[in-house]
Amino acid sequence: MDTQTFASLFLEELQFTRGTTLEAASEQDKYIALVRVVRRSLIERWHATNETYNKAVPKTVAYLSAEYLLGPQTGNALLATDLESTARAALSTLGIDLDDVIATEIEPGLGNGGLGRLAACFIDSLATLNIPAIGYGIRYNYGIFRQTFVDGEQVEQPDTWMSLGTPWELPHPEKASLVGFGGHVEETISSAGMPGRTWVPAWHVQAVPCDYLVPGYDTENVNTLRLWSARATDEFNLQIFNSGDFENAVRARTAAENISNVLYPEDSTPQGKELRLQQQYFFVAASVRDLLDRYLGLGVSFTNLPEHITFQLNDTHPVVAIPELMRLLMDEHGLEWDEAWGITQRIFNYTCHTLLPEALEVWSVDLFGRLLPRHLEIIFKINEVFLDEVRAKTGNELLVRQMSIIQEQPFRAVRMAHLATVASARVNGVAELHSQLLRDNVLKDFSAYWPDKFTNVTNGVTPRRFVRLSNPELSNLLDDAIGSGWTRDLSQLSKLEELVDDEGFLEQFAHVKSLNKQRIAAVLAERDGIELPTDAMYDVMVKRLHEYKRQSLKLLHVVSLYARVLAGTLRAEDIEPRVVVFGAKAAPGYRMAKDTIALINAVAATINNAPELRGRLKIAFPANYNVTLAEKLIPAADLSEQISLAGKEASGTGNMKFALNGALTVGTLDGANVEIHELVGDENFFLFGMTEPEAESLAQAGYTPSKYYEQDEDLKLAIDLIASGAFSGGERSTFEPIVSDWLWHDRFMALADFRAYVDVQQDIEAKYRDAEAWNRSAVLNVARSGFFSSDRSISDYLERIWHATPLPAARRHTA
Ligand code: NBG
Repeated sequence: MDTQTFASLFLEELQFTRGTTLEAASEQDKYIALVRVVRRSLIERWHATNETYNKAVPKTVAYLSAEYLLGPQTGNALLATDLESTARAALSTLGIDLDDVIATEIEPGLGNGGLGRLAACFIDSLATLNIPAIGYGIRYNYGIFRQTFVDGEQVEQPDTWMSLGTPWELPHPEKASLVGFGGHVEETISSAGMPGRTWVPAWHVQAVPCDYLVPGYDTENVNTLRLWSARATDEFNLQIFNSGDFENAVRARTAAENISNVLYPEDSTPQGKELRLQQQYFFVAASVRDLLDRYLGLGVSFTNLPEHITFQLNDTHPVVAIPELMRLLMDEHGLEWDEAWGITQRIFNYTCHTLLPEALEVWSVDLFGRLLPRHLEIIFKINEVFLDEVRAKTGNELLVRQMSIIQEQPFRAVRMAHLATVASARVNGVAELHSQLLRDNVLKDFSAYWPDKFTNVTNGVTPRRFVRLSNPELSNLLDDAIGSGWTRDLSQLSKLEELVDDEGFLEQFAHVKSLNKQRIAAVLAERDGIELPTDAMYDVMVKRLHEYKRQSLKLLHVVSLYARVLAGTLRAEDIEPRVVVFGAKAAPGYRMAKDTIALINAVAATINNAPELRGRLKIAFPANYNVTLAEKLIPAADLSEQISLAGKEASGTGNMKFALNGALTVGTLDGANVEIHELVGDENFFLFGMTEPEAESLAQAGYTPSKYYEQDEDLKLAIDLIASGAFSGGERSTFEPIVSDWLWHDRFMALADFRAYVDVQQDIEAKYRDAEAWNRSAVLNVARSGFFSSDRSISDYLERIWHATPLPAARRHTA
């Protein structure tokens, strides 16, 4: 497409789909017109891809995930179509700045954090590697809440991401399918005279497919992300409406549509539980049927299904797909139990994303039976067959109870991780350490029983979004230095090793970092009214707010510097100028996390105005951290904070994004930090803190946080300052819950790691003062992080789990 064609298509879209003129067009009009022009070339490729896939009947990877944290779409689409410069030139002939138009996009925040962002990186890589794949999920009307701060406290606002329309979406209401809930199970006799069971649901909702294009980079393939939207089977009851009872006339509709209304925060309240199970069943029922029908329609036999479909369960949220497939195969297609189970066990694979026992999902048998009675029957039967086998093989009743899919205490419930493990061909963790801890602790009995079932696939991130798009200056420098092949093959970054002693290159690299600081400083000034120096060290901690991630440890470090300056044991001039950036949302029901946010804001308000610290230390905490902000912030970071208690962070993916953008990590030996540390080398990584076995034995021996408080003067000074009300207008009670948690509980042992953490911060300052040494390490971080591409993760999944092969789409015949 040339500039002129682009410009005239743009005008045509303004005129005929927006019904406006260039002069009268709003920002939204321009944005939608732009998207519709770019979409055209993607849609052509999409059709060609689907045609290729339908002809070849390949194996499809179906990724089932309740979350996709996509980030803004337009920039990525321009990259995938290679239309950016054309679009820029075309719009500029019309007096429009492309960047302004792109900036009006509101990102679809259909995920909480790492798990949803990983799913988005994975579908990008699947398309780039030409793998026949489809992502399935939920099209929430409201994604992750928009965070605001009122008097320093988090206040959640609904995320109205699609209130102005979502031009990236292709909805197909005419292709809706029905999903049932509730009701009862009946005995039936098939036409062949066989007894069977049939579910008679009490109510139904329609699942409307809304398709999103997932373009591969530097290839023709465009895959599909199919998100389901819930719609009532009856719009409203006209009889009731006519009787004047308007509210009741739409009651059923509201109930149905609630299902895809809101994305759940990570830890939800019990009231929301039933709705959440509805969401899970809703999207997997629609997805399993969709893919099954497609392959049966293409003539694939039941026995051959596992050669054509692999369902990847992204954590336990989609695990109800297992009894759903069993139900379809038996009750709707008449297969016998053994045959259906044989197929099911070869189709599913399960990724576990946590180590915290409380994060392993269970559903009370009561609730489950009420909502999905037939599925509960099937789960009981799966369990019975499985436990008989365990009993026969081991004769160990204790083991039988431990491995059961049904827990009896403290209440009867379905353990979704056990169901997933029993039914899946492969189970994986998301980093080496995590996979090992899964085998040794979380799913120990299962890994002893089925050692070969367990494997690891270390997470990765897409270099398209998190380097090429987010860091154009670095990308240009890399292109010049090593060629542009890295965008598709990130291992090529290793060619940078040759340049680490090239002073000119180091200078250019430092210059890029400095430009990125100026860029984020300008963004934060406009977005949040935050003024930042651009010549300080940027020390960044961005991630969900969780106690195990230990934002409070970072904060204690900052407070201790201030406290020591006040106490006269540290001279402010000796602090290397530093900006500490936090970005974090707390789950709305998570008290301690919200208190921590309030404390960070309170400390920021005080120290940012403390004359003692002027020009030395500043905290920036922009509200509503999301993918859009991450893309601007990560490239500017010097220091990446990855300081979870060892053994708690499954992997982390932010850690990888920072390293790839040339930040040095300060981190514990946790999650993928272990692999980053190993690859970039100890001299280019600031390691500190207890190891997982050390933390474990401390916990076993009995952990007394107050002991650390008593014995460490700096720690005592910092905690005392907070307790004194110094950050709460003299009010001691404000942060009392946090202070007493530190002293008497501190589940994630921030106090135990405090000394090691402040000591390593000394090393960090010393190194930062030696600009050349720092830059050298930063370049080496980039050079040695190619492993963390999600393309590599996907290749690992293909080899270890999916066994699907690339199928490049036939090239389009352009006239
Ligand atoms: C998160 C882990 C992270 C990990 C991502 C992606 C959940 C349940 N888990 O450490 O906490 O990087 O998953 O695997 O959100």
